[in-house]
Amino acid sequence: MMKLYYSPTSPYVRKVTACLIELGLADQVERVSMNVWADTAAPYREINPLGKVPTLVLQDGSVLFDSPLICEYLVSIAGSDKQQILTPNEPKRAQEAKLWHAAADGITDACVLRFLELKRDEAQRSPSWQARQETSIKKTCAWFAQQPLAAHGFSLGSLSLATTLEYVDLRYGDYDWRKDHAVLASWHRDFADRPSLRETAPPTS
Ligand SMILES: N[C@@H](CCC(=O)N[C@@H](CS)C(=O)NCC(=O)O)C(=O)O
Repeated sequence: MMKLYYSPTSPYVRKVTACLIELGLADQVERVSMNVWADTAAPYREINPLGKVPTLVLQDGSVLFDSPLICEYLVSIAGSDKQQILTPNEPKRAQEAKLWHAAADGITDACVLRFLELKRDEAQRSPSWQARQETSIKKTCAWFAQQPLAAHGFSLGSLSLATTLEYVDLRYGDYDWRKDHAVLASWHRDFADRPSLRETAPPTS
C-alpha cells in the first residue's frame, strides 16, 4: 500500500486527497498524520528533506513530494477512463488545466505565506510582505474570473482552483472574493457539491 503523509488543514494535501477520490484510488493509500511544525517531526526529513506535506511513499519505497508531481503520478496509475477526468486530452484544455493548477497553487502559496506572517509576533510582522501576498491572492482571483471557467469544465486545474478558494476562506476569511467576483462565486457554488470536495472539507480550526 502507498503511504500519504498529511496534515489535516494542508491545502496541498487536500488537493491530492481530492485527486485520489476522483481517480478511485483512495483505498490504495494509508494516511499518516504529520505535524510538520512539531519537534517530533525531525525524523520525517529522512523521508522528505524539505519537511513538508504531502509526501507520497510508493509501495517500492520510492518517495514523491510536491503536490503537482504527486497528482501527476496518481493520474499516471489510474485507468485511462479516469485519467481523462483530471487531464483533458484536447490540447487547449490540457494546457489550461496545467496553467490553472499552477495559478491555484500560487494563490495557496501566497495564503500560506500570509498566514505564517500573521502568526509571528506583531513587532516582527512586515505589513508590506503581508500586502504583497494579499495582492497576489486578489490579482490571481481576478485573473481566474476572466478565464473560461464554464467552458473548461472539470480538470485538475479547476479542482485545484476550488480547493484553493476554500483555503482562502479558511485562512483569509476577511477577503470576500465572492463579492468581488460573482462569476467565480457562482462557478464555485456548482462545483463545491462534488463528493471529492465535500469529503475533504478542512477542519475549521
Ligand atoms: N509546493 C509544495 C508545498 C507544500 C507545503 O508547503 N506544505 C506545507 C503545509 S500546508 C508544509 O508542509 N510546510 C512546512 C514547511 O514549510 O516547513 C506542494 O505543492 O506540495
